[in-house]
Amino acid sequence: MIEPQNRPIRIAVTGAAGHIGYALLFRLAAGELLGRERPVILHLLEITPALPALSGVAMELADCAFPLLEDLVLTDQPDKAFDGVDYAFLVGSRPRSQGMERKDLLRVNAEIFKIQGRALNERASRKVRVLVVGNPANTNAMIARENAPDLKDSQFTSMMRLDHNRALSLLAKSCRVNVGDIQRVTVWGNHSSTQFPDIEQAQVGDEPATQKVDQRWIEETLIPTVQQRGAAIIKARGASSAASAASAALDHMRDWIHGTPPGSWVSMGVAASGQYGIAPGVFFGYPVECRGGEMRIVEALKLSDFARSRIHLTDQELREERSGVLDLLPHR
Ligand code: NAX
Repeated sequence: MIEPQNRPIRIAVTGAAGHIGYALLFRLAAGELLGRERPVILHLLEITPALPALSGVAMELADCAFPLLEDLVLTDQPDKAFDGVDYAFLVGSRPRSQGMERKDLLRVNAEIFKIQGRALNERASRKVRVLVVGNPANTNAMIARENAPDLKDSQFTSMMRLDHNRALSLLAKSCRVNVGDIQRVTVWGNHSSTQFPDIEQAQVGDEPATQKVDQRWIEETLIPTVQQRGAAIIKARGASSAASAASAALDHMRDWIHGTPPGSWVSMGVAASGQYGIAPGVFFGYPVECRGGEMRIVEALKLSDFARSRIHLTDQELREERSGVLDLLPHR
């Protein structure tokens, strides 16, 4: 059946009253994801105590009088939030509280993403595309995916795009070119300080990036700056990245829907099925090409020993994260 061109598209955003939500919703309602012709209905999920704040955000959305914003659904129920949605931005998660260990944080979030995976499985469009932003994003994405047996691996992703954009921006500045002149940057692995921002395959205009910058700059400036950028922003601003994270989330979904430029790729966290030796099922930052609404890991890139050792490190961390939540993964 051919779908009417003006059918409103349903987009879920969880953690919608949070900082990233606040920077994302207005851009979605303005048509920045699907174009200025497509009406949207935003489904906003929050925890119960945040519903009053969410109603304030809804008032502001109404006050913008966005012509494309057809309706809003505000709820604290995942089943309602994901009912019939075409796209889901899973942004909300529990932050680390005082005295909480990393493994405890993994588990409280794992519970959230288990419930949300099940609700997506039961209620979302059969073609739903899901982007997990809430940390630990890769492992949360794995949990949501594993709890949605009727959906496919290729419908779930986690966000590496902020790291990718940070690497692009640094390289462009160092080479004194526009970010648009750079292609084939990859951020491999986990969205954490073990991630590996890789420019070994990158092109700056027609030249390999490795001819424009030296290995020392890569190891001593690019990699640690990208890895530590989130912490640097918190230190400077007193709050974590919000507008840049929302912008990256839009970039991620937009490229997934509309496609990546020919000959280039973007970084996305996707379910491994053995590519580059990563444990199957783990959500790993990979180079990804998108065409016709489908995404595909770019395979068979030649990796240096240096790249392999960095990829191994971040793979180890993701395997450890997975072993901390194994009991929450249903057997498929
Ligand atoms: P905020 O604390 O401002 O907002 C999070 C919101 O999520 C809150 O309003 C909270 O009530 C809500 N929430 C908590 N549990 C929920 C649940 N079970 N269902 C629905 N909503 C729930 O955080 P914000 O700055 O917006 O960041 C959101 C998440 O993005 C955090 O986990 C953060 O670590 C993560 N980030 C991930 C990035 C990535 O590249 N993958 C980069 C940016 C960001 O740090």
